[in-house]
Order: sequence, then structure tokens, then C-alpha cells
Amino acid sequence: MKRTWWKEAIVYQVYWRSFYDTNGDGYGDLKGVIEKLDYIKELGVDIIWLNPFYESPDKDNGYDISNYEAIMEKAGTMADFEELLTEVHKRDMKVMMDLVVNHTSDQHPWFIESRSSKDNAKRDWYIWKDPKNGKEPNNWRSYFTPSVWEYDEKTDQYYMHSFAVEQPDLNWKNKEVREAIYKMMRFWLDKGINGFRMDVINLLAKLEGFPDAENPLNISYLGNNPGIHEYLQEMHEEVLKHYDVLTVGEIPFVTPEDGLKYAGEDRNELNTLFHFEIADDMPTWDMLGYKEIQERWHKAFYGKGWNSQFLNNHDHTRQVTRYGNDNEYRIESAKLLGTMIHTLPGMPYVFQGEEIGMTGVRFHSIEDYNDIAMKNKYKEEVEKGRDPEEVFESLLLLSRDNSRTPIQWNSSKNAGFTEGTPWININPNYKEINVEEALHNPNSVYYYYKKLIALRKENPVMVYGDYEDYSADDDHLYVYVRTLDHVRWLVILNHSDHNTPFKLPAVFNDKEKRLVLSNYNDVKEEDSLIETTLGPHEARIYEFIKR
Ligand code: ISL
Ligand code: CA
Repeated sequence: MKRTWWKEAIVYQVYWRSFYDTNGDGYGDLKGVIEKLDYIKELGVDIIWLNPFYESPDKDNGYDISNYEAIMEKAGTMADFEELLTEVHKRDMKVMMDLVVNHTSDQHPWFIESRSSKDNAKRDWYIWKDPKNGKEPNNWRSYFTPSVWEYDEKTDQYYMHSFAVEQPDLNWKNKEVREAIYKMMRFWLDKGINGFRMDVINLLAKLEGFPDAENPLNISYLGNNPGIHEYLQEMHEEVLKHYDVLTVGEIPFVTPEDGLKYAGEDRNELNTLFHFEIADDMPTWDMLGYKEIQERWHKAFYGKGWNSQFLNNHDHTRQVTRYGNDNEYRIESAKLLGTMIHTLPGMPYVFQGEEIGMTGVRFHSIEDYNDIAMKNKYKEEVEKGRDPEEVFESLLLLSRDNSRTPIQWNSSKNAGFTEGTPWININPNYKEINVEEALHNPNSVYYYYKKLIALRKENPVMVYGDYEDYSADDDHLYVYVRTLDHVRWLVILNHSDHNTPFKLPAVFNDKEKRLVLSNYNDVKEEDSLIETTLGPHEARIYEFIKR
């Protein structure tokens, strides 16, 4: 299998508006990222993925772009970005930007011109359709609204938006659109950025003829449509192949087989991808389901393509709350989940704050929430006549704001995030959970993550090793082996709040072993592994050398 720099890399995701505020406006900013680069570097990560900071009206926190070649005022200036890029490279790290080209903001000049009349030069840069029987052209739902269609009085047509009304979809069938996007990509790549995370990149091609959906509630008809691979191969030909960069596609609704068409080594499309079989389709922890998904993706990808491993990001609730135990076993659980993500096959992502075990949040009312997806859903459901309290409760666990509360730097006012009024409330547990505490506590999640990340640099088996699950039918213990040449790593995870007995698979009985890492401090080297008991949320990594 081809070895590359990005396969050995670990990505740290910076949601800059919640990272660190240097000018007291209540929003994090690019200067704030610069100030904290040594903290990020110290963790040992290689690539920093920055969520969008392009000029934007900010209806969807930067995912509604009105100028692809300018910086959003609340993030800072182009000079700030160029300083950030220089400072990251000085520290031998890399920058991956967010590429959002399925849609723009409705305030983008392209869309303002497109909507101005039926016959202007940019009309066909977006997707306009005549009403059908006086109504929407079809029955498709969007991610954030009951219909993907918004009526435009002036020209008596509807335009398509896969997300919010303020996010009209670009028409990728139009070569002028594609050329404009490729030009913009070169603008950033020529500045020296090191990659793109590509926002819902599999939505670019729309279903021919826009037919009604059998079941409009299953919105997978928005993605993976014929034509998508031609666009991505053209993007590779026109832009990507000319730069040594990492590309990761955000690909909802994708199966392993289809995933290979995007991220297969021989496809000349993308290097890697995020799938959403867990983040979008597994509301709470399901050990057996998780093992089955890992098995299927490994079988399809091993030796052919590169997968990602993540359990949370700016759209998905913090993992220790959603999939672990953020209460009495928060520290152990955060370390166990980190061990899993960093020892499974694929590129590990660390979402800002995960490295100190930050948790999800429960604010008191819908007014405390910012996420347009949650607020639109709340409005839609309450307008159906449902009880507002019950609707609110039903949206709490998966609200994207769970992951968007500001980084907790210390126990001072606003957790040291801002001198001003934070754009979103700080998680009230910041007095106990914060970076300063973590740096002073040798047993913190932070120092465990540092060890995990350092291991990857010294042990190719973590990156390139094969994978075999030795615990398929156990719904608490997750026991798997990574093998590369004569080195075998045995990972043992007790994903439960109880002590769980463990029996070493016979195949390992007579091999020389060493304990590589454990999230409990009392595991002794000579601990007889043949039969032992794992504590609640205990994780261990052993190395076996095959003679
Ligand atoms: O948020 C989700 C479910 O909770 C995801 O399905 C998400 O909406 C989807 O993966 C697309 O996300 C990306 O595109 C959106 C933007 O709001 C998200 O922040 C971004 O990650 C539109 O650009
Ligand atoms: Ca600021």
C-alpha cells in the first residue's frame, strides 16, 4: 500500500468562532488561533482543519459564503489568515480549509445577479424551475426546511437549496460555475494551503429531471447522483493533481462500495472521506452496530482507499456525552473513545476540546441556541401543533450547538474564551473542565491524547496495519488486532460502566507481549492477560511480536 504524509497525519479541527477571542467581540477569530498554535502543536497533531472563514452573512455559521476570496469580518483579515498560515507552517503543521461549493449565500453577487431576471448571464449558475401545478417543482425536503424549493416572486420561479433558504445550490452542470470554483481553489492553493475538507461534496450532481421522491423524508436522493464522479475527476484534472494536498470529502448517505468510488487510490478523485453511518445514523452508542460498520468499511477499503475515524465535529454532539459516559467515568470514557479512534484503521480527527474531555450542553430554552438546523426544526414542529417543551427536549441531544460552545481555557470569567459577551453561552462545567486544569493534571485526558498521538509517529502498525475484530458478538467489550509485518497490537476496550471479565484469545497465549498504553494507572506489566477483569471504560493496548 502506498505510504504518504497525509496517511500518517492526525487532523485537529478548529471551529475558530468558538476557539479563542482576541478582540473582545465575543467571537473567536484567526488571531486567536495564532495565539494558541503552541497549545495545538504541543498536542502533536499535524494538520489543522479550519471551518469556513470566508465572507458570509453567517446564517449557517460560515457555510453560506458571499465572497470566496475575502475573509469574514468577525474572523479577521486576509493578513491575519496569511500570518496564521505562515505560523502554522513554521511549526511544521499544515492547514486544511473548508471548501463549500454545493451552495453559496443568497447574498453572493453571483446569486443576486442570477435572481435579478430570467435572462441574465448568471441565471443558469443556480437551479431555477417553473412551478408545477402552481406549487413546488417536486416533493424533495432539504436538510433544514420542509422543501428544497423557495419561490421567487419577481421571476415566478423556484430556486433549489439543499440546506437553508439562504443557501441556494450552485448548478454544477454549468461549466462556467465549475471554472469559477476551480479558479477560486487555485487562489487558495497558490497561497500554500495544504488541503480541503469538501463540504457535502457528493451533493453537487442533482437527480436528472428532478422527479418526485417515493419517500421525501429520506433525503439521500440529494447525494451520490450520476455525474458526481465526472465533476470530481475534472476537479482533480483541472486543480488537485497539480498540488500535493490532502482532500477529504464530506459524503453523507455513502456505502463502503460507493465510498471507494470517491476515495479509491486509483480513482483520481479524493484522498479520503467522512461517511456518516455513525455520526448521522447512530443516535446513541451501539457497540454491535459500531463493530459491524467498522468491519464493512475495513473490508471494502483496506489496501484500496483511505477512511477517516471521528465521533464528533461541529455538527455532531461531543463524543463523551453522546457515545460515552460524561458523568462519573468522564475521564476514563474520553480516553477510551480516543484510544478507539486512534487505533482503528483510518485518519483520526480530534475536534477542538475533545482532548480535554469537553462535554455536550443543555441550555434552558430555544432562545439560548444558535444552530439554524435546530431552530428551523423547532419552528417546523411547533407549527405542526406539537408541545414546544416536548419538541425542545427532543432536539437537545443532537443539537449542533452541543459541540459549538467555546473552548474552556480556564476557570475565569467566560472560561478565558473572551473578554466580551460570548456569541453562545459557555458550558457551565467550565470551572471543572478546562485547559489550565488539564495541563496541571498528569492524569488528564490531554496528556493521554498526547501519548496516543505520539504513538502514531513511532508505530506504523497504527497507520498501515490490517484490522481484525476478535469480539464481534460482545456488546460491551471491543477487542481487535492491528497487524503489520511481525508486529501485532491488541486493543481491548471495555465500553461499559461495569467491570467486565476478559479472556485473551488463544492465538496470543504464547507470544511475547508488552503493555503499550492503558487509561488506568494500576495496570501492571506482568498483569496476567490470560484472564483478567477490565474496569469501567478501561482501555488497554498490548504489543505482541510474532517470532
Ligand atoms: O448536521 C448534520 C446532522 O446533524 C449533518 O447531516 C450535516 O448537516 C451535513 O453533514 C452537512 O454538513 C455540512 O454542510 C452544511 C453545514 O451546515 C454543516 O455545518 C457542514 O458540516 C451546509 O453547508
Ligand atoms: Ca473576536
